[in-house]
Amino acid sequence: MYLSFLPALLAVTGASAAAVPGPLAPALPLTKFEETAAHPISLDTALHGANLSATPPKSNAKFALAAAATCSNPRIRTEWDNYSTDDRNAFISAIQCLLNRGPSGQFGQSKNRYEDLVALHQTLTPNVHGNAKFLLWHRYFLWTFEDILRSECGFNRNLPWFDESKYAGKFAQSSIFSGDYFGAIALGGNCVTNGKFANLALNVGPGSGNTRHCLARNGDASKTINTGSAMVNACNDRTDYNDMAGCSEGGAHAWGHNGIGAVMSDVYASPGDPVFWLHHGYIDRNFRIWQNKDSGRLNYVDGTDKNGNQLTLDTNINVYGLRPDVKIRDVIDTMSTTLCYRYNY
Ligand SMILES: [Cu+2]
Repeated sequence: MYLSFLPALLAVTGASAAAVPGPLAPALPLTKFEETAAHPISLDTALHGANLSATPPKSNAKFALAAAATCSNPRIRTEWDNYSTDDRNAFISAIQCLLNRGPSGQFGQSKNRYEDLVALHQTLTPNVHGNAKFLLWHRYFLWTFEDILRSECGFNRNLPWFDESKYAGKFAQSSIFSGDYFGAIALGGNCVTNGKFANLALNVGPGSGNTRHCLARNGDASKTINTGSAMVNACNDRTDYNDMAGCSEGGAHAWGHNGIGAVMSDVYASPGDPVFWLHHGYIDRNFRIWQNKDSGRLNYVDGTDKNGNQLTLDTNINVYGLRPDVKIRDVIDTMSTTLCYRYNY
């Protein structure tokens, strides 16, 4: 499928020569990815380690109502098992389209349009992980990815997400990790050789460096077990944004990355594995579930950025010009003018 798709695409889009598959890229040692892995927290820490007596959210109902009124026809992000075969194939084809388009040139390490997104994430990693911007920035990053799929590759479906609570400790049983779609997970750090991204070569990462390598995975059920409802609920029981966000990052987020392993375990360049978007859809959806518990959570933030500056609704969120800079107030509510989407559950 992949090979037969490629010539047609080249003919249509005039994609650059970089798209033509070269020699197979090698698998790198797992230690190369794990040097820059996120540090996960235990379920016990998620349950008991928080500052649970945090400041209650302040609300600004006027803003919330104004925002809601401007998103009357939201896109519905659809869980993978509810996503049709036709939608699945269209989503994967759109990612392949980005992989086969030339890079913008904005990032020297990027060899195709898809890798512009990986390089953006790599460049901003220290700014958008390990601090309160994490959930908000990644929300806009996912939207940026979606909007690029739509505008540059004609994608016109809903975005999928992966309900890891159904597959915690058994990701391999999801059809995501099958030869029909994203390829196998239990690979011990070897290259993905089945599915629609078989033998994919990556040029961005690992870490903040760049070495050509294959898309590899190292599935570990003892880690993905921690992406389930117990962990998500423990984090979502925290009432303060900053406490919840830190718990989410070290909780289901970190365990999912590390449990898929290899490329996904590298915080910097993990978007090189296309399952990144499905995993982060779950993290963003869990954030929205938390917000749904109190409308005040749609217009209040706390915590600080990497330099210790307090976040406010006016704090900037930037994706290096791939899409316009926005403010936190523009992305804190998924049902607002800028984003306008919700999850199917
Ligand atoms: Cu990230």
